[in-house]
Amino acid sequence: MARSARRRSSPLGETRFSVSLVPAESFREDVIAGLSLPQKALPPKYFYDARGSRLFEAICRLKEYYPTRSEFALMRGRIGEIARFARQGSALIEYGSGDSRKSHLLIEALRPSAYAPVDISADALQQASARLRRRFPWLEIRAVHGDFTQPLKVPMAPSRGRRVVYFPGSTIGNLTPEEAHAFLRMTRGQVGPGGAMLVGVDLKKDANVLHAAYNDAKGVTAAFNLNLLARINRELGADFRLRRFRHYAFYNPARGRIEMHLVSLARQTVNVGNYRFAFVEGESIHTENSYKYSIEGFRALARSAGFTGKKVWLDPRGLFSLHGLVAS
Ligand code: AVJ
Repeated sequence: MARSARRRSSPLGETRFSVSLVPAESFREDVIAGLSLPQKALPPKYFYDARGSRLFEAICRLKEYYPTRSEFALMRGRIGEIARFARQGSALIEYGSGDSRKSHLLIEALRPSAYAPVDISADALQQASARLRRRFPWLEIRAVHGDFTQPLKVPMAPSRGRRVVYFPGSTIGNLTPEEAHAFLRMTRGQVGPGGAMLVGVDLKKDANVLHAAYNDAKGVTAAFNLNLLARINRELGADFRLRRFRHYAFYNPARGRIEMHLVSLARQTVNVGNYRFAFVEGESIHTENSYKYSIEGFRALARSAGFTGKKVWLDPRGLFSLHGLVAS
């Protein structure tokens, strides 16, 4: 197990990092397994090393990338109603807490009894926790470094009150509908009876708007995608030549998702440790799906996983949604 963020001190308001739940070896195994598939694929959770997290923050500032701005506008405009739905004094668990500006709004309005951010990026988690500690000295923070798609133990006593999981950013779009179903079921178990969930979900819309958001003019999304290969080179001693791969993203309407790929520009072989992978010209590595949902489509998915859709909020332009779900 990698234990990159291990600090245990306790008084209220201090950050407590639990033992990392991301085994270093699983990165290598996942990469080798993914590159061995007929359609080569890599899990998008590995985008977020220190450089990847910075690039993602740059994506969020791009004019073409509407989701972050839309969700932020939604939160700012409706925060009173959202906090009322979550109910003051609840314990707040946040999955994929990367960028924390939305969390700040919610914490300020909700004043939770405790706050447990869960993130796969130790760097992002540490920075966000430090900012929160400065801004909300009264807040009990229990940071968890780990992969929230796997069953996780969140160190929060039941006496902390009703559990509310906040899952912003449409990160749920990275999962296939089947995976999202399993994930929602797991979260349903995590919050328990009477628990609730606030999920940010990107909406279906004009394919040209979607296309622009994942093919920005400055090439930041391309750099973000290619950084995955740079990370594999750096951490696993691989020899990907980045100039021989090109970012390719498109909307697949039949499946309701953006697909990101890295396309090999030549016939070539790549070594990852003792493994060798052959690419024909034009062959791709599928690096990410970003599913888009209609309001009803997402509600039906949540319903099938044991949640009732009680509330839904949209940003002023109607591009992005936040669902308020309660355990059925
Ligand atoms: C963090 C998964 C929500 O799907 O829009 C942004 C990641 N990929 N640009 C998304 C991403 C390319 C993002 N999520």
